[in-house]
Amino acid sequence: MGITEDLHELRDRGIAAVDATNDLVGLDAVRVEFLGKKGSLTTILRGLGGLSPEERPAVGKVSNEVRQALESAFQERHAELAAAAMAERIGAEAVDVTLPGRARPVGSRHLIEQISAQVVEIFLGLGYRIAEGPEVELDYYNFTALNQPPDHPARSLQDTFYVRDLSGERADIDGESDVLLRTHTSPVQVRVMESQKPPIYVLAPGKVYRRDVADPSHLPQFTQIEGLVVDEGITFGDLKGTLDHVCKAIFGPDRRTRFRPHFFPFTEPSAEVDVSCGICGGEGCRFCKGSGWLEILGCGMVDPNVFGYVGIDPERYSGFAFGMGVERIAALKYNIPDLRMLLEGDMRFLRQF
Ligand code: 2NL
Repeated sequence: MGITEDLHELRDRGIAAVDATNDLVGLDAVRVEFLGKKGSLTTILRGLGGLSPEERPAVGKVSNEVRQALESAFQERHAELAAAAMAERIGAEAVDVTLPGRARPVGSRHLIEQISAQVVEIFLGLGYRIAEGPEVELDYYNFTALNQPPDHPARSLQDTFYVRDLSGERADIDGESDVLLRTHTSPVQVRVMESQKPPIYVLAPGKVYRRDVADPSHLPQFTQIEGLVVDEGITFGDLKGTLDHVCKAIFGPDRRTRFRPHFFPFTEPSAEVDVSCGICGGEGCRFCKGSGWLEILGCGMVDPNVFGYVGIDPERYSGFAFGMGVERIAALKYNIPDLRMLLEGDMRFLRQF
């Protein structure tokens, strides 16, 4: 058999092999077999050296034709197989964009945060500014500057969480630390009075700590909002008008307030404020224990001794202050029987708000 016939036979075998492959890997193996450096075509062309110069052009022409025929067969089959592979991949990876998505559970602000935000908005509307301060406080700002001398009962270990200083850098008072967890947000306002001149209109919301065992009406950690006004000519009438407005804004315009005399070390005179019962409208019922009133905050005129600690002239300025427990307000507003429910994280309870 002559070389031309060998070449034609190779071409036909190659094309048949290409047509018989069904994947790209197999096709590449066939390409190497027929067209590679050690492939069949190369092997035949090596034998061209033995031809006479007259025969060479014709055989060269045929071998080029065979190479081109094989190459175009490979290209055609490669395009077909690549397209088929792509189609299969598109089919397998297809996403049905018309399927409804999976709904994620949406959270919401905790009731205490909602009420804090509401009270903050009310006071921003009255022109107050928000003040913040450390939760780990110095004894001086939490007690001393608020007219609570070192022997005051509220300072006892029974009522206050003292922070022990393990580094030994800070001197302890009588073996007790002078660093504590603030028992109210008043120290924030002491710091404001120390660093700013009147007129002062501030609100201090934040977490406070007391060494209480949790029960339906006490929590060892709760949220307090205190407020302080210091200006010329501030009277108890300003205090009453402000807090009456705030109570109506929190509980509704039909509620009334009353001020009962009380005692706080840092205010004189002092009062507790009651709001009329929302269940019976003041008639007396189980919710208000028959009195028609619910206690919601404490307040008073800033004691001149407090002004003395922070360098404000009590002859020129007067002021009022107040404090409320947000958990207690939440309990009154939503008839929550036990403050501990606010900390338990039970979604069946929290979802209601
Ligand atoms: C309550 C009572 C109160 C204050 C807080 C205060 C702050 C300064 C000066 C004077 Cl810097 N007073 N705060 C006054 C009266 C009552 O809170 O029942 N809190 C839960």
